[in-house]
Amino acid sequence: MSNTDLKPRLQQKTKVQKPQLYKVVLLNDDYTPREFVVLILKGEFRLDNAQAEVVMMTAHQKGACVVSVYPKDVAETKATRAIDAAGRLGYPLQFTVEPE
Ligand code: TYC
Repeated sequence: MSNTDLKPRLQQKTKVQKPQLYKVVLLNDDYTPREFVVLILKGEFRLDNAQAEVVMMTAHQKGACVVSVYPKDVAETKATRAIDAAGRLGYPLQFTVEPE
């Protein structure tokens, strides 16, 4: 057999891949009220009150905090909705979306 002959595969190779996940990162600023950040984390990202307080305070003290990880489209939708909700009240709250 020449080395260009093709052999049939005995078993189908599994091609399923895990979707790449993206981090949503909360950024600190000097103007958005802490209580509003907590409300957004609970409402948009479904954190419970204790988790939301920890994430908000971590961003407040360190400058940024990972909120959660999601498939890319979910991460982008949640970040955009949260930024827009803050913007409607005049708050400069920002989130970034980054590959995990
Ligand atoms: N630093 C804000 C304040 O003192 C509160 C805040 C916390 C804003 C976390 C954004 O991601 C943030 N009012």
